[in-house]
Amino acid sequence: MKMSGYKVLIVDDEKAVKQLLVELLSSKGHKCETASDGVEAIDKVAADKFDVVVTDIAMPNMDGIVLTMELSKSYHDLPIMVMTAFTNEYSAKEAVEAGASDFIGKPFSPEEFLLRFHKMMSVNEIIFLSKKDHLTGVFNRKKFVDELRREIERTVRYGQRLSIVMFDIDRFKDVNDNYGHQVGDYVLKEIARVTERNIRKIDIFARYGGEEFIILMPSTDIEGARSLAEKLRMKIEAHKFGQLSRITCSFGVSEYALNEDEENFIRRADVALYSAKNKGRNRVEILAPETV
Ligand code: GH3
Ligand code: MG
Ligand code: MG
Repeated sequence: MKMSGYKVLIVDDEKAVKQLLVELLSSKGHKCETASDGVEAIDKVAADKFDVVVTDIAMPNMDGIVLTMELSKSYHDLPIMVMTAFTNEYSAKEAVEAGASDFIGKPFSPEEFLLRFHKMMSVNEIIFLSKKDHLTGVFNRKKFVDELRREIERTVRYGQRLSIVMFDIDRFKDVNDNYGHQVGDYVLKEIARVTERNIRKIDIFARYGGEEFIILMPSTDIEGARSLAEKLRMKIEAHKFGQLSRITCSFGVSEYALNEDEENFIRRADVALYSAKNKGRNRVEILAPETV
């Protein structure tokens, strides 16, 4: 994410407010689109990628609180700023509880709005970076475990399937020893790119350890996860890593078993991965769902 030139969706049923905010934010180099109620806003966010949403509360069809709740359910990292009328002292609390990153009382001065807006975006930037692995730019382990908890809840609630693919570079120590740490770092970054290109948008991909990666696959059973792992194994094996001879990875796959905790779920993928290493590397092993 960047610190300027944000794509902003402004949601308000009052034309004058929309106009004012578009002018204000555009003058600071941001790109603005507008919506007149929550329903229209949801459609726009689904169709296009926004960096931030600024919304009024009282609007026809769907109000700003419901909009905030709906958006924060589906777009975890989307900052939402709610504009609340000073006459309603509970609305700010309601907005934050619904998932808003910040709120501002109406009426506000342009200077005040810009200060709040940019402050919120800097805080959001720091939160965003705290979820990322510095080397590869993919999610880090902490973010993965947070998402895993959330996905387990959802899986149980809706009776869905959930799988994990864990993989580790084969003989990676040799790459570092023979070519140096920088080349090793390059291999890690390349593997992250190859993986990102081959997973779905809803999959959660993270660097789990030094040379170990993990993918959480919602709505996917063990066979689906196994075929993704197999595809990825072949893509990595076929990928050209500069001057290096081929790089391979070993994969372990597990599917969530009812009532197990997240540690056990990950541990079972790790057991499968360990078995892939023992059986000769550059292969995929799965752990039957009943193996807890
Ligand atoms: P195996 O096939 O059993 O996985 O063998 P391996 O050599 O890959 O496994 P081992 O655990 O012995 O070595 C892992 C290596 O990964 C050692 C460590 O220096 C390297 N490594 C971990 N993190 C990084 C990193 O951020 N950059 C680089 N370049 N190397 C890293
Ligand atoms: Mg390794
Ligand atoms: Mg390892």
